[in-house]
Amino acid sequence: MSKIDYVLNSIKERNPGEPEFHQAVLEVFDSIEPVLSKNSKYLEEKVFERMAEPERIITFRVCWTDDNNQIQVNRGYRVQMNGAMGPYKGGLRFHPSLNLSILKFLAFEQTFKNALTGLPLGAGKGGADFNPKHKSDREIMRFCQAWMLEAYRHIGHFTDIPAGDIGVGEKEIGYLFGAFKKIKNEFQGSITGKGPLWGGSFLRPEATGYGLVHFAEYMLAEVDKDLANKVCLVSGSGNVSQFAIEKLIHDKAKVVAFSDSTGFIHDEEGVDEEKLAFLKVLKNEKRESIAGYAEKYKSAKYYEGTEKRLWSIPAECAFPCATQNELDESDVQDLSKNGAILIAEGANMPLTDAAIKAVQHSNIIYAPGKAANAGGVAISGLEMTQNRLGRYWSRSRMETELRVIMQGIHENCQDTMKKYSLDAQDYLNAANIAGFERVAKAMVAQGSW
Ligand code: NDP
Ligand code: 2IT
Repeated sequence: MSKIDYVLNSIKERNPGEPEFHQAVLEVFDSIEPVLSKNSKYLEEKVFERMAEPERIITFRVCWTDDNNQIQVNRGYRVQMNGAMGPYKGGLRFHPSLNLSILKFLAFEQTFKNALTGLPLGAGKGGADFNPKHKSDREIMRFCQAWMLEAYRHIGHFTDIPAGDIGVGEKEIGYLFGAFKKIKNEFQGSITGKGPLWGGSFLRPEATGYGLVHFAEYMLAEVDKDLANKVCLVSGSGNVSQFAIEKLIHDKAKVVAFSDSTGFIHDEEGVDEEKLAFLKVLKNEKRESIAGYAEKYKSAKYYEGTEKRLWSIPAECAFPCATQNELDESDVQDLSKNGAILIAEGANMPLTDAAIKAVQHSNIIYAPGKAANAGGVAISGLEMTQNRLGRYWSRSRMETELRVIMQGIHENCQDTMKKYSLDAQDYLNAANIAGFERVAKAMVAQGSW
């Protein structure tokens, strides 16, 4: 057995029953073989084994009282994955399906994503198996306060800075930040994604979706194309999807589909600004299913469940922005058959391993989430900078910062393709290698902690 296979097997053995974590680790390890074979030091120093072992995992009981005066018990988490590049940084997910395998894969991906931003950010991820759906505001507030009553010991602006992810938006961030401030009696940038009146950054809500579309623009420009008039599919209808759709409309693309956990909408006439405003109210304020969109707009049809697939709609560009493993091999084959030219990941790891292999056998250009969706954490990083300075930067400055960072990640990927003689437009291997090289150098420089 080769040294690399041995390492992979031992990582699997040490982390039984964690398929998402194995999937994320394997994907990166597959890419970095050429780096390891050139730098035996990385193998000697066991850099990859160290990267695949979280520096610290905190799990804790979260008890809160619901509106019926019943005690509820949930499990809270924070995975502090890698602190080589800066304080731990990454989002919180509130979803009933959350477990350690999912959190470790997310924290592992975050390590390379944060390194790619070029900002001094380590990596972490956390959350709870709490389901925010159909909860009153008061219940969400009590839950957030209970979560922070334990987590505050482990976070802080130079230690670990959480933000949002699935099920955690500005409302939850507000309750979490308010609890932290109350317990510590300190107003500090311990969380990002705050409101713009109380320490938040302009453009943070938009940053992941807008950054994703910027990245797609740069990918298409490499092959002498652009987004104008391209038919696009966007999965999900939450934070990342809404602002990806907004930027796609701005770029004159035609978004004909989006989804949520109940099903998907096919709107042949395309989503325009007015329809998007309706969708935002439906999802963010009413917190209802997207079915209401098809009741309001006759050009749209709602497909409930998962039998018919959003990805079977003919389109040129696909932006998965919902959750992990949402596209399988047959989805990619359908996209390819229908002439798709681009897949860019707004979600973290939305393609299964087999789906990625299908992409590699197609003519589709494909960008992994750790490059394409890094705009959100990048603007979070700049929210931290503004908090430390005690200043707000303007919206137009943030727009420039986001563009420059996404362009920088794109250039870094292109340079890495050349440096390692990868195939043209091989963003998958390039992003993994470029992220790995930065973190590995920092870890070796700091000794074997
Ligand atoms: P939101 O909670 O705002 O939206 C999530 C969307 O995905 C909703 O439409 C939700 O449907 C749908 N969804 C969630 N879980 C499932 C599931 N198991 N099956 C089907 N649909 C599902 O989250 P975000 O938009 O913030 O996050 C979306 C993705 O982007 C995640 O993978 C996240 O990790 C990633 N990401 C987020 C960043 C951010 O800044 N927020 C940054 C980088 C990546 P419903 O409304 O019915 O629940
Ligand atoms: O996956 C991600 O990059 C996020 N959920 C955002 C993390 C952050 O700290 O802004």
